[in-house]
Amino acid sequence: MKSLACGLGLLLVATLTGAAHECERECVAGDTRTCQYRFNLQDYHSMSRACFDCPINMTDCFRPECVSADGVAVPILTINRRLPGPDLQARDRVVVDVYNWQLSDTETIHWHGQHMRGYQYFDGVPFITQCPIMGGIFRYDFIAGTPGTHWWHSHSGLHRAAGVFGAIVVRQADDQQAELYDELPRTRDNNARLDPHFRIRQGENEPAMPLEVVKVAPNQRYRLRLINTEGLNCPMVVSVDDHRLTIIASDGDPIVPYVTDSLVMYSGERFDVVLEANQPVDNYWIRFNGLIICEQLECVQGAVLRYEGAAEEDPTATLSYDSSYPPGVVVNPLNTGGHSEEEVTMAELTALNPTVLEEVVDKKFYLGFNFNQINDLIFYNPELYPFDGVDEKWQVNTPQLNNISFLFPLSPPLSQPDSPNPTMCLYGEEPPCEEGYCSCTYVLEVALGDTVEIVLIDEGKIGAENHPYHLHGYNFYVVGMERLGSETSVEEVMALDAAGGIKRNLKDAIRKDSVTIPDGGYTVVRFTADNPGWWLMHCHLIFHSEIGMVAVLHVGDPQDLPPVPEGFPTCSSFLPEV
Ligand SMILES: *[C@@H]1O[C@H](CO)[C@@H](O)[C@H](O)[C@H]1NC(C)=O
Ligand SMILES: *[C@@H]1O[C@H](CO)[C@@H](O)[C@H](O)[C@H]1NC(C)=O
Ligand SMILES: [Cu+2]
Repeated sequence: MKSLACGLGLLLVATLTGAAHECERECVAGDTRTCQYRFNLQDYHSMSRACFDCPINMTDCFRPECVSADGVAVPILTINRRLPGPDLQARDRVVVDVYNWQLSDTETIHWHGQHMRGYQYFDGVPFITQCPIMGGIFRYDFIAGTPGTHWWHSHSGLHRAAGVFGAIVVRQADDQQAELYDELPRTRDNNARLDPHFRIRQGENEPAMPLEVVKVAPNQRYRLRLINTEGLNCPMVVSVDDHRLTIIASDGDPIVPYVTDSLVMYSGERFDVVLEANQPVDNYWIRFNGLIICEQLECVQGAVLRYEGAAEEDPTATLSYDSSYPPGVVVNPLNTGGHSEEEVTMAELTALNPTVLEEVVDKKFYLGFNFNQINDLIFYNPELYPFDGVDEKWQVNTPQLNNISFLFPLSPPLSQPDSPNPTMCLYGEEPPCEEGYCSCTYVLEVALGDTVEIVLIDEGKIGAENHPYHLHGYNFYVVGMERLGSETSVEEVMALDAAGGIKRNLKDAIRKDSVTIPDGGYTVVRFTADNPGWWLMHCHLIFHSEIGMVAVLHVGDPQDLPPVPEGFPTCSSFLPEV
């Protein structure tokens, strides 16, 4: 699965093809529709019988339902036998019927970047907003109200890494940045869908698979929508040979255009970039170099930028792994506070729409991200095989928030507010602990309308990793980011803050829903809690969030919410009196 997981890393939405859905259309003010989709979720296989003689016969690789991926045959999970799954393109009411055909597993689908204001029950988090979908069908029904580049993905187990994800593009008739680009590149040349094909670890004995090709006309400007869907821990350095990229939006929010030579993307983040086809007619590499775990694996992926009139062949430059940033400016670099012309962080970009935030907030939280070397009861039995009683190769560190491993409740507090929730614990109170392992449904409570600040701290005690943070239901202003050293602590950051040592940029900060925290440092985010509900906030690495690097933001009271939809499925324990 290793090398396929590499290949699943990044979804290059700009070049998706396939039979167009009726909702994919020119934006005209006032033209709204109901867009219905059927998602068949199923155990599947890459390089299956649907691929016939692929890649000996390259044409076969483009057959419908052939998921060729990087040429490695492995079990995967798909929606409609596609990888990535179908893209939703609209500003409309979206109705998605999820049919769970899996033989032995449950499912939920989360609409990453959609704030679900008024549609809280369809946010797609198991045991927080809904009961997981058993067999059968669940209908998601919401207005895709947050414009820009977003995506959907499974929020159950490791299903996202296995293939359950796709793009959501919400267009606007009144796009403020329409003048910055001429068109979106498309390669709609046959009825088959072109999956992203990437080369992995040049030099390994993998079959030569067809690569993704982005076709451009000379002197046109193209808006590329980039989505980092990975879940391992592989931030990606994106660059295009001989071209600069103009960043115009991130996580759907427009920013003052910023020209860069490369860009780092963390799990969950989206960037809209404009590429101007201003170089000689030729083929050029679009490069994706992985960091952290993908640095150890030397994962490099490439797609071809092909000018009209260029030969149908690979670029002549070599495509090989390189962990260093290309020369020039890098935006969103790994584990740094920036402060230089060459390294620019998310706290240093400027929002297109001016705002000035108040100095004082109503609620403030400090959230420490860390790996702890403890007897996590998921992995250890302190009496039989404790953390410090097993060989080093068996020692797994536990990713936690404020030393707590999140425990999913027994029933969803959003849709079943009256069901008992004995696992709940609140920020600021002593969590329940057993032999040094603290585990509960960790809740941050705020009132509807509160202004909120969260200081996200990556204590970085073990290794130089990185935890990309994601908040459901909102986007937040990124008002500060700093690296203090190879490690820090919540106490140190709180003391620094009390002494006035944390600077906040309250003017024209950009808004995001997914952001990096420098290892051994902090990121400060702010928002107004005007969207009632139970909103998951978590590390976006799948393994970390599944085993507990999660908290939930609870905004408002049940009466602030729309009524629970009629017939909404319920779930609970069955424990009658003995
Ligand atoms: C390659 O496959 C296509 C169908 O995908 C077929 O039409 C074509 O004849 C095949 N070519 C060869 C050389 O077998
Ligand atoms: C986590 O636990 C460590 C070790 O007991 C302690 O030093 C630290 O203060 C705790 N951190 C937080 C954020 O509670
Ligand atoms: Cu993490």
